[in-house]
Amino acid sequence: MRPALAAFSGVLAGCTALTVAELVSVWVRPQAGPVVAVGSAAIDRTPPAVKDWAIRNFGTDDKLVLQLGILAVLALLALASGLLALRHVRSAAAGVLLFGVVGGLAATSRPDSAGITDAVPSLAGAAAGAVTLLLLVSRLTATRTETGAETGESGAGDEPGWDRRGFVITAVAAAAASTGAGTLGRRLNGSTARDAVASREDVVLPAPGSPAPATPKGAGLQIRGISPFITPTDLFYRVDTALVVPKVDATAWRLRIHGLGVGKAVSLSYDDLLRRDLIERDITLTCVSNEVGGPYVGNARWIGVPLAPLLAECGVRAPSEGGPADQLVSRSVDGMTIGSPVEDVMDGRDALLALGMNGRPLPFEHGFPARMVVPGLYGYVSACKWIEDIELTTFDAYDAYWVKRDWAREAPVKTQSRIDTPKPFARPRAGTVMVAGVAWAQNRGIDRVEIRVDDGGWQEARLAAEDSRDTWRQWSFAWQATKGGHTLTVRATDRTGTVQTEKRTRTVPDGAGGRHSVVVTVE
Ligand SMILES: Nc1nc2c(c(=O)[nH]1)N[C@H]1C(S)=C(S)[C@@H](COP(=O)(O)O)O[C@H]1N2
Ligand SMILES: [Mo]
Repeated sequence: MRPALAAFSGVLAGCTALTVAELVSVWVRPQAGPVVAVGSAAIDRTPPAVKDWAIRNFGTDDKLVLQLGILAVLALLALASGLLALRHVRSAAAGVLLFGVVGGLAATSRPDSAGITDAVPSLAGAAAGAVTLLLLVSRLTATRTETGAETGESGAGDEPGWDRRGFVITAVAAAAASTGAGTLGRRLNGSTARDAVASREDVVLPAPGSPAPATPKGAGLQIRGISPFITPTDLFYRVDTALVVPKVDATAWRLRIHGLGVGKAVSLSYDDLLRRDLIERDITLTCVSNEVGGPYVGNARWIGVPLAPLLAECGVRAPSEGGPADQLVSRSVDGMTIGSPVEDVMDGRDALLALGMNGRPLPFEHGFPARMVVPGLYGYVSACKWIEDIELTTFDAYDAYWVKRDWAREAPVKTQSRIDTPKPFARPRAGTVMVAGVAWAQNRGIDRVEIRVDDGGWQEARLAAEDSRDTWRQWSFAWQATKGGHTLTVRATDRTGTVQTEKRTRTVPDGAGGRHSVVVTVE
């Protein structure tokens, strides 16, 4: 009985620790709460291969899995400290404090850490947890029986007496305190988010001075199973390190532009950006972690401020024009750093500080209030979400977040193609089978897509109309399918004449190479 109650005490102390820590984090920074801090610090330290594996297996749920994992480990540790407390109450309390130190270290180690104060939530929570554990366990080890008689020592053969009434009262009090702290923390954190939500609801995107050219009629094929030409926002992939989506209040937000070649630092508000000439463009975004045939690519209609003229106003010149900075480092409110070549941003392509996606202000998940979009570069070297700072520097002087983690400094998108239909292991009927999908080579454009059936020759697929060279292009191939097992392979050629490589390469360090194949059985 007592070991079970001790374990229960440990869990209750753990709950108190977490809820108190989350409550204190309201005043420090929501991201400094222990679960988010430990999770984020874990993400920072995850080797690229493991991150890839997690993205592959859990997709966008990888963050939920991580948080549940942390909670499960904490629950086990809490159980164990409860049991330990029965014998060594001080060591157990010290153990709880130690977890607090670990949480505090994790919080201060984050790139967006505001410093030592970030350790406060974890330490305060751990202190509350340790006290709860001491109080509960002291009731379990008190030598008072139910009747209230002081026995001093255990009766022959009996379990030593303990203070049942005291234990129940303490446990109820701890549970109430923990629930109270949890509810209050949630409510207070929710109210900061409410300002951000309200600021987003208030946004009216002006009509862009340069609207996106009308999408050619034939850009979207009517074939069942093919990716829609414009990816609906709620189906657009999401890849980032944010355990909790940053909720930024646009009315309080500012973007700073500074660094090499910029005279006086420039600071812009959201309204400053809305007042500028906006352009609207269809641009396909791709993640470097996308496997051949993978889902981390999407095409959206973005509205935003063209970046090159804005930078030019700030005094920035491309390196080819004699500018001193060759790297543009964007920093987000959550401490992400993303380095893009200044040359690419200023070479005339439609590099954007995007404010809108598919006609609406950016969703929080995709970077509200503003994010970068640079056609032709993988997201990790271009597409900083929740951006708040642009620094002009050099590649020699600074390595951005992913570059410190084995990924390449520069990463133009590789020419790629994907078979959307038929799906792997489909069983189509013999006869004409529509094979279709998408191909992309942003900033270069797709000129040709070919299909190979088994070991046969390459056959030309029909290309859908091109919207722009910055968007993916749909294609289709009417296959005269014969009974039996077949392998379909696709390859694309971009406008520079580069053919999608045959050799399969890993996503690390600069994007997967190789061709997508699908195996089907024709019946
Ligand atoms: N602040 C921030 N911006 C970020 C990232 C991130 O982790 N944090 N991930 C980048 C990566 S790797 C990609 S592929 C794109 C994905 O953008 P999306 O989630 O809107 O599709 O965002 C980029 N911008
Ligand atoms: Mo990415």
